[in-house]
Amino acid sequence: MSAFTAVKVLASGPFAGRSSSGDKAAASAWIGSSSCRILRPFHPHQPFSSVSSSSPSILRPIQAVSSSDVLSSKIEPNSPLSNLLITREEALDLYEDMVLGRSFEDMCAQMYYRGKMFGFVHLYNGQEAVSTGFIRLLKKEDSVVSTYRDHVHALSKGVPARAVMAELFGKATGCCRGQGGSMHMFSAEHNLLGGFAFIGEGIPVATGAAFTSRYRREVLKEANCDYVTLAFFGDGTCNNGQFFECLNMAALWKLPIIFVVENNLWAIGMSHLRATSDPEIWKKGPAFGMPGFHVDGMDVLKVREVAKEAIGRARRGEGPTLVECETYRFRGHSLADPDELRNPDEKARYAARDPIVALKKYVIEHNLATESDLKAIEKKIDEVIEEAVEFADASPPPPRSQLLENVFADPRGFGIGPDGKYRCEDPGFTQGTAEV
Ligand SMILES: Cc1ncc(C[n+]2csc(CCOP(=O)(O)OP(=O)(O)O)c2C)c(N)n1
Ligand SMILES: [Mg+2]
Repeated sequence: MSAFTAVKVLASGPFAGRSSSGDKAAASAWIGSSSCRILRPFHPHQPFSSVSSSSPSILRPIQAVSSSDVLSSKIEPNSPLSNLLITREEALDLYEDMVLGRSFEDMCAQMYYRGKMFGFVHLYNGQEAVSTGFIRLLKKEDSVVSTYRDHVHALSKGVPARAVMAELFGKATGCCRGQGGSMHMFSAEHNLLGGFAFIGEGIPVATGAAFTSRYRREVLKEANCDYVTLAFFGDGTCNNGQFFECLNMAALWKLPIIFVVENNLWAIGMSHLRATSDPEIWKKGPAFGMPGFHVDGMDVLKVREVAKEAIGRARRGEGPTLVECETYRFRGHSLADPDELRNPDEKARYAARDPIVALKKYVIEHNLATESDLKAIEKKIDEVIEEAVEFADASPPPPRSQLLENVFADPRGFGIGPDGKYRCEDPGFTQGTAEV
C-alpha cells in the first residue's frame, strides 16, 4: 500500500468520473489546454511579462492529474502491443543505468567503511527509477541540479563512474578535481550543475538555468535552444521557502523546468506525514498554475512516462511541471546513520518493490531481453565499478597549490599573494590552523 491514496483525477477537473484508462490522454489534453498565455516583448524589469487571455486564475479549473498506474492501465501486460511501450534498446539502457547506480552506491559504502572517503556520504539505493526515468530522456545540453544525494544523478547524466569515484576519494582526477567531494558533484561538460548540501539551495540555481534557456531562445534568438532543466530534491525540502518562490517564478515566466520531488517519506528521522500540513506535494503545482503529477517512483516505466510528458511540455515552451515521485531509500540517511528509526515493516514493504527487480521482471516477461542479456549488463557494470575504484585509488591527490582555488570569487583577494603565488605555497601559511 502506498503511503498516500493516489487521487487519479481531481473531482473538480473536467475529467472527473473518467475511467483510469483515459488518464494519460486526459492528462495530455488537460495540460495542453493550460497554455493560454500571450508573451510580450522582453523588458529588462519584467522579463517574459505575460498576460492571461483567460479570466483570473480563481475562475480557472484546477490543473492536476495524478499518473499512478498510467502504464498498467494503458495496455494489458500480455497484449502483443505491450512491447511498444518501450524498445529493447531503451529497456536495456534503463536497466544498465539503474544497475550502475545501485552497484556504484554499494561500492561507495564499502570504500567509505574502508576509510577511502571522508565527510558525509548519502546513498541513493532504492530511488534509481527516478534518476533513470527522468535523466535518460535528456539531451546533453539539458541541465540537472541535484542535492547531496547526487552520485547517481551524475552517473545517469553521463559523468564517467571513474570521475565520480575519484571525486569521492578526494583525488585530482575527480569531476571537481577532488575539491567537491560527495555532496558537490559538478560537471560543466555534462551540464550537471551541482550537488548542493543545503536543502533547497539547488532549486533557485535550476530556476536560473531554465531562465537562461528561455532567454537564449527568445531574447538572443537562438531558435534551437529548447533545453530543459531538471531540479531534483526531497520531500523534506518542500517546506522550504525557496521551493515556493521558485515555483512562482517558474510559472510566472513559463520556464522550461521540471521540479522533481523524490518523496522517500523521510527527512533524516522526520516522517513526511508528521512534518507537512498537506503531504500530497504534487498538489502544490496547481496552486501555482502548473500541472502536478504524483507517480510511483519505484516503477521506472511509470516515472519515464510522466517524465516524457513533462519534459516535452517544457521543450515546447509550455512551462514548468511539478512531479512528485513516491519512492524509498533502502539505506540510512547517510552512511553515518544506523537507520534505527524507520519501522522494519515499512522497510520490508518497499524492499519488495525494488525498482531494479521490477524492471528485470518486466523485461523478461515482455521478451525484451533474456536473463543472460541482463547478466551480461551486470557483469559489464561490475567491471566499470572495479575500474573506477582502481582509477580513483591510483590517482594523485590535488596539488597543494589548488587548496584555495574556487574558494573565493577573487582569488587575488585572499589566496594569491602580491608575488602572484598562492599564499598556501608558503609552508608557514596554514601553520596552527590545518595540516596541508
Ligand atoms: C537549509 C538546510 N537545513 C537543514 C539541513 C539539514 N538536513 C540535511 S538533510 C535534511 C533532510 C532533507 O530531507 P529530504 O529533502 O526529504 O531529502 P532526503 O534526504 O530524504 O533525500 C536536513 C534537514 C540542511 N542540509 N540544509
Ligand atoms: Mg526525503
